[in-house]
Amino acid sequence: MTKRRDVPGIRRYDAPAGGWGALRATAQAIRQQMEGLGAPITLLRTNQPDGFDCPGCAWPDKEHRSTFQFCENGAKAVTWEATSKRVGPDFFERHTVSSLLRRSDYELEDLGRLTHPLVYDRATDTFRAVEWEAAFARIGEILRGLPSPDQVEFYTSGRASNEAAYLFQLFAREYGTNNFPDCSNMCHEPTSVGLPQSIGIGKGTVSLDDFDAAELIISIGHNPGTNHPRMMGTLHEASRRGVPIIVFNPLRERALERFADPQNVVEMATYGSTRIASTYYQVDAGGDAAALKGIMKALLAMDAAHGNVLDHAFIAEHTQGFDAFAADLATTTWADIETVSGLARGELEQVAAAYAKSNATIVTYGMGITQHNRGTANVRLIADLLLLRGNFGKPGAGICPLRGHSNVQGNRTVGITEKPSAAFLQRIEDVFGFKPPATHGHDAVRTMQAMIDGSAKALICLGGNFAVALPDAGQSFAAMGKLDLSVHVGTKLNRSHLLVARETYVLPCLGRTELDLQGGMRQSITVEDSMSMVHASAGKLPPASEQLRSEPAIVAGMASATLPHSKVAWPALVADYDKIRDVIEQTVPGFDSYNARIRIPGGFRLPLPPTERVWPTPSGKAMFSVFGGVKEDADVYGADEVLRLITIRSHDQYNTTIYAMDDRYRGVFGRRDVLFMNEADLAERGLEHGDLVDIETVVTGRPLRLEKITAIAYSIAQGSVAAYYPEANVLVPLDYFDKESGTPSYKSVPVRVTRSG
Ligand SMILES: Nc1nc2c(c(=O)[nH]1)N[C@H]1C(S)=C(S)[C@@H](COP(=O)(O)OP(=O)(O)OC[C@H]3O[C@@H](n4cnc5c(=O)[nH]c(N)nc54)[C@H](O)[C@@H]3O)O[C@H]1N2
Ligand SMILES: Nc1nc2c(c(=O)[nH]1)N[C@H]1C(S)=C(S)[C@@H](COP(=O)(O)OP(=O)(O)OC[C@H]3O[C@@H](n4cnc5c(=O)[nH]c(N)nc54)[C@H](O)[C@@H]3O)O[C@H]1N2
Ligand SMILES: [Mo]
Repeated sequence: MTKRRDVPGIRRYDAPAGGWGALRATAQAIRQQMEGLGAPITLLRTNQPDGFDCPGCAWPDKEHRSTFQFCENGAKAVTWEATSKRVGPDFFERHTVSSLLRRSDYELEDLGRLTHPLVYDRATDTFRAVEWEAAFARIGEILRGLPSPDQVEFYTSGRASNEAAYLFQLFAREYGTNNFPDCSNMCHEPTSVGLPQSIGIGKGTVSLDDFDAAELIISIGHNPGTNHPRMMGTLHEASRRGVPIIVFNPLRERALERFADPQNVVEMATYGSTRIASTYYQVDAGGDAAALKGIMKALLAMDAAHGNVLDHAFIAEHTQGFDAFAADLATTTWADIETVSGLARGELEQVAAAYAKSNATIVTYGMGITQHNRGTANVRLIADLLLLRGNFGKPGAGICPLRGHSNVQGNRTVGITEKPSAAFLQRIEDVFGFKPPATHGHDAVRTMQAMIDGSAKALICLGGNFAVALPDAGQSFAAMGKLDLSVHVGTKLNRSHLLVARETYVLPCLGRTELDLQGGMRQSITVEDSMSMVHASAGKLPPASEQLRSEPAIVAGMASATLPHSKVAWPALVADYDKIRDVIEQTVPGFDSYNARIRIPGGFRLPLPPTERVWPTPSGKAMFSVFGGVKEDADVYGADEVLRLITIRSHDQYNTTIYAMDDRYRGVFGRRDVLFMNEADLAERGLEHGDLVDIETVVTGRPLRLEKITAIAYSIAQGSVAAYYPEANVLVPLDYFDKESGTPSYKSVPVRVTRSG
């Protein structure tokens, strides 16, 4: 290889993931945000009995045991929330909203915690402090004045507790709408839609214990070293037990190659590390369906040749649809599989052989599977693969979607959905005595479309950064300004707050780490992790400001002011969160003895019928699927110059929250304006490592461009390129999404890359 030129901020990173680098980064996060103020104590209380649940990811903890589970990115999430920085009314008086809009996402949140409820004042173009009751009264007045409740959108970001989310859906439903856009619509909706079709529930089926018994782990399209770092402990253990871990990912992600566990004394002392992936396949972006179909085609061929490869007894007793599924595989050619996956037949046959040898296999997956045009169909294919060898309902086997926000799964469970079941609505009516609307509402993309066409008039956000998280900033940002009302319940200032509507309120809330007192009593909230464990979480830190209110209290405040004749006893529910859990128990299945069971350390597991080989599908059987073809979109493949853009998270970010400007494991420091490219793709365009390029989306009526991005050579599948989210969202068309789930295809935008003029 020729010597590459030096590009500022781009360095090789040769060390393993984790290790001393992770400890150093943690210390730095604490120093920068907390000025030493009791920080270690805060961190030690994360995920402990009687402590708070880490606001980072949704990976479960070993029964909330008392050992301190170290996680660099959990530490960043906690210190970012527990920061000593504050942004109060005096600051907002001195800075117009227009001037704040010129700051970066990083700079906005780094201003610190919001301290007072704020209202936008158009005359001065500033936010000013407002009394809570005045804010609630005005919000209620506007909502009551709208001609139809369906003109209001109720957005949830998955950090909200079960209690806050339940009250939020109750408020919206009594008000009269099922418009529940939520972050899950941009994330694991293909899991929520696809898995119920395959196995009857929209959640993962494995527990942590299953990882101890697995004989093979297949990891597809997720980056745990950054996004679920506590999972690295689990993978590290599995690898040391000799369990093969087969990875499918277009990018070489360091943590999936080598990891040093900061909790492992010997590894730390010797600067050692453990290999994670036994084999690493750099599949093309959007090539997973082809790869999965190739593996299954090979399995069927092996079974036809030698028998004993498929679990025929399981297939006969527990499944339907095998014949149609097998017929589709038969018509899928190896030539198509190889072209679209970018992998060779021999490689996929090796995976099939490893899979056929394993008596217990877990498949883990993330956004690399879901954020595609056919994300839901991708999820069903993973279920198919597992069904072929009866990998459900036995120890060490099952499906493991890596969830996003720490309580996104819980939000769904307690009713945040635009498509509620009739049974749930009936129970709401029985318990509360009002008739909730039955018409299905808007998901996230549909909400933005309604905002663009002017039919949506108000947006109420329980957390999150709606406009920045969605595709096509060019349209989404402008649509925020067309609303009559936007309300944001949040902890830190972000761009969606600043894209003001005719009237805008920013309502500051307590975070997970903070003490929540109601009627003098310390309250706990509850959350559900990726493995359906529900447990309590209670903060201890003094609130960032005396003015802060809890999310349940803020939701109840808005509801009381909006619905003067409400059937719900809002103040009583907020005075004691046990009362909220009582009504959840009465309306949501699986929460029997809710209050008693969350008082047991570790909490309880919600029912997961497929773990007992019970399939709550319409047929009562697990269902094989037919993918049909191998491509995710017919029209744009083939054109040679078209590349597939993946949008990814850096190591120093939490969704739209940018903690810092580095992406250590990928060797990017102090910048985010880069495009990861394969050397061959650079060469084909006459480009060199470090050249400035323009990126243009090729599937849209509207021109979508991102200019003057530095192209860098990286180990990424040829034909795939990657850039950071949210900067690259300007390139994602709003109508380019999985038609079954509505999830935007953030991981497969067809683009053209050219040298900047
Ligand atoms: N620290 C931190 N933790 C987080 C988050 C965060 O931003 N920061 N976000 C939280 C949320 S909401 C979520 S949803 C999860 C996200 O967790 P992940 O699912 O890990 O999300 P991404 O970073 O988007 O990474 C997706 C991975 O998929 C790969 N990939 C992209 N396209 C394809 C493809 O077509 N096929 C395959 N096989 N792989 C592909 C990328 O290279 C990348 O390694 O993490 C949660 N945890
Ligand atoms: N291009 C591209 N776009 C994507 C993705 C991608 O991979 N690529 N991923 C998608 C995914 S998976 C997701 S989940 C979405 C994320 O979308 P969102 O969930 O909407 O975004 P976040 O960045 O997590 O929200 C950050 C804000 O949440 C607020 N916040 C933080 N903690 C709390 C709290 O405790 N309570 C309240 N009320 N507010 C709080 C703060 O004000 C902070 O500014 O983005 C999606 N967008
Ligand atoms: Mo997510």
